[in-house]
Amino acid sequence: MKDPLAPDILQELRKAHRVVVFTGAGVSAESGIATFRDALTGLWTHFRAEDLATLEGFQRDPELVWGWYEARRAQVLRAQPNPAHHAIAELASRLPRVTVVTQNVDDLHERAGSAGVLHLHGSLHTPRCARCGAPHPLPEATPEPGGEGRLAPPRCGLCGGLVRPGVVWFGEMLPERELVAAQKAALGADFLLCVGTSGVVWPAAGIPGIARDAGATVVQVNADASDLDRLCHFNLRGPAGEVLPALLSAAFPGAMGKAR
Ligand code: BV8
Ligand code: ZN
Repeated sequence: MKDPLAPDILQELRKAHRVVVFTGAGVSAESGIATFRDALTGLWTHFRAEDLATLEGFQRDPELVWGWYEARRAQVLRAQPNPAHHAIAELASRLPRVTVVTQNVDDLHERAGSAGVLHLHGSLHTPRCARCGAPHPLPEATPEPGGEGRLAPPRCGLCGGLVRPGVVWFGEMLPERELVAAQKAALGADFLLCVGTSGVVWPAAGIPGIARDAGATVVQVNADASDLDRLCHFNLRGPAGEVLPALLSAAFPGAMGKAR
């Protein structure tokens, strides 16, 4: 595993003009948000992602699925951005063009100050009517779930349809605008930082490869091995909340409020 302070990575980062930061659940792990795989814990241990993160799963048991997402939203509301989110937000103030592309459905990048975040898999904070698509405002506090985490989804004020989470489920198309913008940013990037993703879910997982094929330097930050190891030029192994601030303060003296 490469030392995050290796001169060649720092050199590459310093002179980068068009950077893409591609993130997965690992970037929010140190904020206490379970990674997607671990999210199937507690009341939902005996369910698979396919039972809970699909339209069929929602149609089969809307209260179970709505309860799971509201429990996850409550967890995000209680959480704070961690140093990894802050380092990514600071990077944008140090380089001409930084595009954050996330698979996460939390709003921690935004709360750390990142702007224009491209959410490839939607958001916990933008529920909509499953029938007419109308956005549905959510109460700040999430109601306490009933037995087994079940919670009846609200009804749409316009058509009375069930309200669903504003996320992209397995088998659903990704939002066109965000996907095209992310692919374009990757095509034009000279540096892609891939943080905390297993790289197993497509087509999002294709983003780092697009950047690599277009000639970008690709650096991965991950606590573990991932499907993306083979296509990265540098693999920085460790928790993003430690590795990213170290990388930033090494590349940009004074960054993260730390003199070097
Ligand atoms: C599509 C939102 C096609 C919901 C998510 C059969 C039928 C249908 C489709 C398919 C199929 N087979 C394959 C597919 C395609 C499918 C897919 O890729 N499946 C996989 C499982 C093989 N993709 C889709 O279905 C996509 N749509 O293909 O549509 C289509 C075509 C035509 C017409 C109609 C449709 C839609 C996929 C989107 C699914 N929604 N999220 C929700 O959140 O509930 S995916 C979800 O899992 C996440 O968003 C993320 O994208 C993905 C993986 O999660 P990660 O973020 O990577 O997290 P994970 O837990 O996996 O890993 C965490 C990583 O962090 C690890 O590497 C770990 O080491 C690291 N880490 C942990 N702690 C730290 C850390 N790193 C650093 N620091 C730390 N502290
Ligand atoms: Zn409606």
